[in-house]
Amino acid sequence: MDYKKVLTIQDISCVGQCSLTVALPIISACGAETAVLPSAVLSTHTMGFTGYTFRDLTEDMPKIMQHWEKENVRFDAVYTGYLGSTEQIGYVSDIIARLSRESAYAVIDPAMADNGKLYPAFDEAYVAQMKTLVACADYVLPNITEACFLTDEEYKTEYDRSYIERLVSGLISLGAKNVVLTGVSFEKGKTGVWVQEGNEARYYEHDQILKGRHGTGDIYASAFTGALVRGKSAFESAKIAADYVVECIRFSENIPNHEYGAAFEPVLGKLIRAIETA
Ligand code: PXL
Repeated sequence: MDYKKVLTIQDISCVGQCSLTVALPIISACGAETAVLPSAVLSTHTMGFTGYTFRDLTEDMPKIMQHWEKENVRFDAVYTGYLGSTEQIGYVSDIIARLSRESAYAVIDPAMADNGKLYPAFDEAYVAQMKTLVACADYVLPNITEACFLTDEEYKTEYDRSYIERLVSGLISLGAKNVVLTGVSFEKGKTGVWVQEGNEARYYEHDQILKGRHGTGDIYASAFTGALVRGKSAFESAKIAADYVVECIRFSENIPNHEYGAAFEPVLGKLIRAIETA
């Protein structure tokens, strides 16, 4: 079995089942070595909690990068999520450029908005800088809200294929090589993922579970990255990740008083089996 080394750059929300506490176990379970670069440390994630602590780790980033560079540390994939500051985005682009092996993938999850709104920590300057990171992406994984912010399109909850094609072509114009657009729903009760690889577009539709949960974007991007570095195609990886997120949400429905995230741990076995058998 091929053994790949992935670097994931995103925050540690100490409680909240998102970002690094999701990415590290999921990518590891997929069978890849997982190195981490925390963008910030928060006591919880920023949605539904108030009064959370926030320590920005921007200053550490160039020093960590220089150390790794000196030690000749290189990665087969870099997957980025929620970042700690606008300034940090430039360091992240640098890390991708300097520490990636030649055949490495950059998987960029803009992780900055949902349901038509930016997350509380972010502003227009952050969005503008995120566009420059999207330009480094072999795969960019936005939801519809993030795609709208990145392409300056109006956010809609009802749309047709031409709207999705516009969002995707806007992301490609920013420089992304391939696009995996999540939460694309053309029919009530269904949702899915639009995978654009060059000129080829494919859509994977699945059941929509009404209760959305925080952190499912991170579960999705982590499983996608894990499957991709295990040699699955982008479409297979997108499908495996979508099926896994549905399993996580279904499992979470039966847990009382668990509102802040999705229970991804008890169904990790299904993800591993999907990767082993697909
Ligand atoms: O799941 C995305 C995410 C990651 N990290 C933090 C967040 C969020 C979403 O709200 O607040 C700190």
